[in-house]
Amino acid sequence: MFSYPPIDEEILNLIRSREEFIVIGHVSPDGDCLSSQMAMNTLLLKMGKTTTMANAGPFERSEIAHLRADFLEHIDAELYQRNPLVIIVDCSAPERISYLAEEIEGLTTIVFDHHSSGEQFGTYRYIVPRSVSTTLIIMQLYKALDVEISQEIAEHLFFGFATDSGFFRFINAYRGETLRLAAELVDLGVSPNVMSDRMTGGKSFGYVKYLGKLIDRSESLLNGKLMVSSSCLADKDAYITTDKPSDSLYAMLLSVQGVEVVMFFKELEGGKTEIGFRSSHQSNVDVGALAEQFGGGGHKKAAGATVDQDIKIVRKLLIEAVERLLKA
Ligand SMILES: [Mn+2]
Repeated sequence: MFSYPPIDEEILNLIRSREEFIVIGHVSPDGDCLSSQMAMNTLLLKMGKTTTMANAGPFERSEIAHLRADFLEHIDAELYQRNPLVIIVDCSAPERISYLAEEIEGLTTIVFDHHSSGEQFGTYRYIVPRSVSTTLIIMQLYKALDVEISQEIAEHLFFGFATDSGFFRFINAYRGETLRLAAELVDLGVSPNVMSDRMTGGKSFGYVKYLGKLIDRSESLLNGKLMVSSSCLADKDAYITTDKPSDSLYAMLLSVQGVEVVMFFKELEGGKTEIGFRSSHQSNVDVGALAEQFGGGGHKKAAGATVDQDIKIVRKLLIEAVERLLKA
């Protein structure tokens, strides 16, 4: 049976002894990242610390757009000179925090994360690859520092867990501890019903049309083992593309018989391409390792990368890479 390893006393004492903090999460923040940042920030506030959150964004998705104001876009010189302790959550590599990595260079950092790929970075680390979400790691920190988990915090912790577990769907056998942690949060006043509505509801019609278009555009390749779809810049004139349909898209494409890998390519401004990767439960393909080869990162079954190359070139390179992996 799995249990979370204890957090180093050195890390706990460092947090206890410092006065000022910055809490940073990854670019294109998802539910786990933002919830981890907010839960971490509140933990520090409850300990009487001075703290700010920072994220390079973008915050374009409608359900998170209102949060932009709560997160700094840059670490200014004044803040840097006060030598804050930097907490980085839900990040597998320094590139995942974009330009903020340069802005915090030289400051002491602690990384709390659950990714299995990526380089070792940060002055101190508490990495638990088997944790379903980073929020459940932050929950361990609340317990270790003996800070009360209010209903509001419990909702943040549950929301990140629900995001990364596909609302319980990605949890495997013998992982009862994860359900017990979820049960603790429910006993603290979280309604899974309300959380589910918050996660899946409130979508615009334009979003649903966009999702339909991406499914319509999808292609079955490599004898049905790979499914690929893509979004071009012109899509934003015809659809609402700020709401990422990726989770629903991956679920639909992975449900096709025989599919092992799904890739979603999104053309960005300036000739860049964003790639989302998923692999099926039965597949041996490690998409986290694949994404890493392209400067990204993630997990064995879910990963992402952003590359400075044209969508057509990236698409071709990655289809070839998946073909090699499937033959291996
Ligand atoms: Mn995560």
